[in-house]
Amino acid sequence: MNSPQRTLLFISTPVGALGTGQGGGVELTVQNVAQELQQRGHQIEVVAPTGSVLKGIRVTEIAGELQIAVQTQGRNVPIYMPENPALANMWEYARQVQDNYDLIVNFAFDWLPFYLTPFFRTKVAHFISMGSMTEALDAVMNQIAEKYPNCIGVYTKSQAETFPFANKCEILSSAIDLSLYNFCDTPGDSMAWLGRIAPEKALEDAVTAASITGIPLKIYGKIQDRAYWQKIQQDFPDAPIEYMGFLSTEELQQELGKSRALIMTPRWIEAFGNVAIEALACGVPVIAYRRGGPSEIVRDGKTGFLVQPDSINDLVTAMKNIDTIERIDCRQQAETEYSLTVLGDNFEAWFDKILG
Ligand code: HBI
Repeated sequence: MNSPQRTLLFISTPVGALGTGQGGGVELTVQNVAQELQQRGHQIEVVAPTGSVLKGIRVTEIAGELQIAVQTQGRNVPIYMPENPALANMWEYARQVQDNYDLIVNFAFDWLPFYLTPFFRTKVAHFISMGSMTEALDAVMNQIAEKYPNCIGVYTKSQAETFPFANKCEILSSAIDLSLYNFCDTPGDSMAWLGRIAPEKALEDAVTAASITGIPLKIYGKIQDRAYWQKIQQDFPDAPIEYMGFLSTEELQQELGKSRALIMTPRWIEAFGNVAIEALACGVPVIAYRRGGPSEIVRDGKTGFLVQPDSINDLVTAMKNIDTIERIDCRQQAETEYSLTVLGDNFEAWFDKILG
């Protein structure tokens, strides 16, 4: 099926510059969707905070203060805006150039782009990157979901179900550029934990399980909450853990590939879990709590293990049984389910629905 060629304006998350890791999984999603659709002949411009870098994609950088990450706030907090918000500046730019585009695609999990949707002449699609976070956001998203059919896209069904407008969400899944990840069949001794280091990711559970099993745990990712990371180091002075830093995809896949497993312990409903498919693509099985995105990705007993949420005991058992998983099955799953081809098809179909 051939989708008509579109001109698309992507507006990135305002919590960090693309390429820094501050924006979490959605950074990878913006890169991958832009890259695949551009390759298919669509015209793409990405608008993102100053300092953003994307491979092979035209980026317009916009200055201003970054937005506070909404998951660090309570459910009932009012909407917050800094004095000179990058978010508002990006949307002012979008307002000026809107007539050059068939569609604007919002990747911010923020109130303003939803509120502004009816004020634009060009249609706006919203890609939502997390589960429900605050009452004010649920309300504005719900209004837009009701008013503009098909305009809301999400990663997974579990994520959609956290919202009052669950049945109005397009499920788009996620993907990675598989050519950037090499299959590794000869792992070392250690397991891996990968993600933004912040409380909702519950790194302490993986560290506890590493302490109990004695299996070394290498930790990768952006330290977003320094106090939280310091507390983990204080609480587990003897744990067999090593912090490896925030690595480029090339370095990461090389290190990650040598892991016996990736341990995913999110406390929240992870919308997707791009790190799960990065691991699978390297042939690394995934051990995850049976909740949110990872529970829809991992094939229990085949490409990893899904365990009872928040159960350290079950994590430990799964870690001990990891050698029953065939690493080639993991790579296979990534290739069939999480290629950029599948992602491109899903996004094109979504845009076709909106634009007719
Ligand atoms: N918080 N306010 C706000 N806006 C976002 O776009 C946002 C966020 N927190 C996290 C986030 N986006 C991304 O890191 C997702 O990948 C989770």
